[in-house]
Amino acid sequence: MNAKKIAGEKATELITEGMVVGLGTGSTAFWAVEKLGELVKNGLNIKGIPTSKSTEKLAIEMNIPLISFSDVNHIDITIDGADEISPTLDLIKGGGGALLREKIVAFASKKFVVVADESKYVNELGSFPLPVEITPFGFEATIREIQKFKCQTKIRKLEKNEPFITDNGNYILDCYFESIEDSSFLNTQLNLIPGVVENGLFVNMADQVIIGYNDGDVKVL
Ligand code: ABF
Repeated sequence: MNAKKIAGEKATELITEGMVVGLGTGSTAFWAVEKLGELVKNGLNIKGIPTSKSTEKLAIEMNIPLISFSDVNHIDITIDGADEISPTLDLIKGGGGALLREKIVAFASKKFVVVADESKYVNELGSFPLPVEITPFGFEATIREIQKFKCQTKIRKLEKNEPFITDNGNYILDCYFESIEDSSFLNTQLNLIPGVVENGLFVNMADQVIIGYNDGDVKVL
């Protein structure tokens, strides 16, 4: 059984007629978007707001009607993946480089549902490098400030050693911490640094987490 598929599809059971749905990014959220495409084909009336250009492309392929923030004053529910999920449902996201749009969409949602396989559930955040979106202008100075939080940092690169560029024209700095004891403090402090656009700590944002297991089991937290 495919744990990611189980989790992604389970989340679509929360979607009802007429909803505005935030469409997440990554290989787990992929299954939710694909299932929604099937439901739309069978007559479900929803509108989607994608969290990345890659998800927008997938949603168009699935014939899911898309809208923008100017068309609505709220999002009913967002289904998205995560790289790490703590026991308090705090998250590290951004492994796919889409954290800024994901955080904006999740924050604007009445309900934020995270879908993942069991490998993402951890005792403490920080084994996965924390992605931080930073502006190319002055990135060297921004990195020096971030390193003051006792982390090793690496600008995310593409194969040709070019910097990865986000949908918003920025860089991603992957930050390696021993562990992250106070995610709320770190989230706030990082975003105070000029040049930091957003970071991948989603603190106190997830309303529900759906974990899929390869044996077919699924847990809703
Ligand atoms: C996206 O999903 C990212 O925020 C996160 O990095 C990724 C998780 O990847 P996957 O679902 O492919 O394991 O939302």
